[in-house]
Amino acid sequence: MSHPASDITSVLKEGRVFSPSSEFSQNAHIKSFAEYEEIYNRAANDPEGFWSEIAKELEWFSPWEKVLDWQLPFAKWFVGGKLNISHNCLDRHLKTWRKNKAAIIWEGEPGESRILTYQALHREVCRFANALKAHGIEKGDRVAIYMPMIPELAIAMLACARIGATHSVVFGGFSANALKDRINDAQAKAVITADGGYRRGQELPLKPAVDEALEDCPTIKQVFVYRRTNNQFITMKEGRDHWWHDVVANVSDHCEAEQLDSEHPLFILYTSGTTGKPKGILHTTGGYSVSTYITTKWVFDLKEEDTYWCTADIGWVTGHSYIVYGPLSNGATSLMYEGAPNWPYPDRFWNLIDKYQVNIFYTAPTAIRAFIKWGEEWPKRHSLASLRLLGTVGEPINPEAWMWYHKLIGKEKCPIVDTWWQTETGAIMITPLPGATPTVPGSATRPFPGIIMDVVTKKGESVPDNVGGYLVIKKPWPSMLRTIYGDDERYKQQYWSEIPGCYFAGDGARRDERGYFWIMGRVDDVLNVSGHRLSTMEIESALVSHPAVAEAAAVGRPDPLKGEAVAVFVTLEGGRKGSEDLKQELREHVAKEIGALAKPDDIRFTDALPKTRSGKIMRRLLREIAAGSETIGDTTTLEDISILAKLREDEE
Ligand code: 7RM
Repeated sequence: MSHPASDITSVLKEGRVFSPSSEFSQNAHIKSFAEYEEIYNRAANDPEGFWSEIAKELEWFSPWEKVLDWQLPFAKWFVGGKLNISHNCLDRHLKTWRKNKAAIIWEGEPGESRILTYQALHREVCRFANALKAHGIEKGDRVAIYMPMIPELAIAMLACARIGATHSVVFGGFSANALKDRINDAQAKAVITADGGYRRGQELPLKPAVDEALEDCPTIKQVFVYRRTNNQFITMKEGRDHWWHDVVANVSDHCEAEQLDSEHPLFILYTSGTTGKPKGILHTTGGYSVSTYITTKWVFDLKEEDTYWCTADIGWVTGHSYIVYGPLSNGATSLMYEGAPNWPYPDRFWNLIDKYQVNIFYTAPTAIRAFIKWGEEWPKRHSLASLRLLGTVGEPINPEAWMWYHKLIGKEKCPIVDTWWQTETGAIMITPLPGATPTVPGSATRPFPGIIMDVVTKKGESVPDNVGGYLVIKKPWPSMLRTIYGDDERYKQQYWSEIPGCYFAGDGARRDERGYFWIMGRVDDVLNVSGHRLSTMEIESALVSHPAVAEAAAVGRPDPLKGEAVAVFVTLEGGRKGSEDLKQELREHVAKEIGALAKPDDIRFTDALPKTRSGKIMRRLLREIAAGSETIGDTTTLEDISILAKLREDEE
């Protein structure tokens, strides 16, 4: 769980209710709670009718014959329909005045800006799509994308989608090793990358990591490299590596979008599960298009004239759904920023909001907590008057952070949408509709229309109000994951076996007397560190791959900034002694194996790990130890721990 017990208690007592202003409600897509409930009930009674009404707002090359084919746990949506999400994000708008509307407004960390209109974005996507085709990339191929936050990342995704190649975006903060695993799991044919990007005033090189990964990636035939940082030390491998600017130099800017089956694989996105091996979450075209389109429209109450900004990295699902596909399929103007929130100063975000007159702002609680720490003088230097709606995603938001966001950023007039969803769900599942739903700090409130959720026991029985249980989704939804890439069995096992007949999200939750959901955090071995998912097993396998380490256990401990911090307990090989140097070495080792985001915050060396009789590491106990002690010294003898462990064992 992401919050200490005291926080949960404060959340239980939370009684403040914030309703949207009547002006906001009157102008909103969904204008009242009664209207939300009416739509919700209609959708619950006839989900297929509801989703097909929405699907008709998009363009289809051929209509579907059947809305849903559900063979638990395998779903097909809009069966027989043909469409292309790149067509819906681009071509559809070119027939209207949106042709010259800004699709992407981009600012690089060093300060340069670029504005791509829908027509310009369409042209760049077509050109790059033609370049991909000219290099042998075909419909059905997998393409890995490892890029900084530049427009070419969105262009690369849309170009893949246009020709029916399945993209697998790997967050630029992941290591060469993590990239290699993802490329090999998806058997990708090509990589699209850049020489590097900018982060906190530094160049973050990417191509060298690609080179390192590709030493062990037999399926990769082509590498496309965008020149972003003008890095002079990049090496290009003859016959394999191509500069982006070269491959688009002589191609046509016309590229017909492939007419793809509704269930054509759109993308794979890897996420951490309960085991060491990341899962390739597979999303397909039709259902994902429909859910991301309508959630963007209703949750963000998107209007034609809005400038919308989601601060996520496109390497995460939030960036896929709410920087690229959702906003663009709505014909919105989506702001994209390359760098860090505190570069050159901790007011970069507020500066961008005023500079581009951002109306809708969507960020993570961990970012809000960092802003609180940096001090209120930074937002106070800016007007922020253009804002009319705020959102959060990624982890539970503590009421204190919610209130700060509401007061200092929203000036007490912007509704806040706390949106719960996952890589697996593809789109927002639990959320207020800003003109309709009264909000309570810390609650994601109610499910989106068409989404049937519950809090249940292990056996699948609903629990009473205000009793904790497992969060489940009871009916299929269009943007649900279709499988774990290449592993149907694991898909079944992971999501559909735990609780009979339901999709099990891995989160604990409770529902209050208003029917509002309160997410309590993960109940499995998944950590949520600054809104990033990490599995304890993944960190443990990284640690034990170091020659000095015999055994390792990773747990989360509550952290005021990151939500959870990574605490690890390590036993060493044959009599080795722990030292500060070794701690540093292990941190770097984990960064190399996974990425800097997984670096342990606390490392404790110990002689033994507390285990149950059956040999399971007693994580609950380690969590308590990790959370309890202020000093992060070595636990050279786990004497006191093992005494406790024995007590626990006896309880077993
Ligand atoms: C979008 C995203 C998913 C996990 C999920 C939760 C946690 C996400 C909220 C939240 C409380 C929220 N995808 N989570 N949103 N917890 N309130 N509004 O984050 O796949 O990376 O993570 O994140 O535990 O299961 S994700």
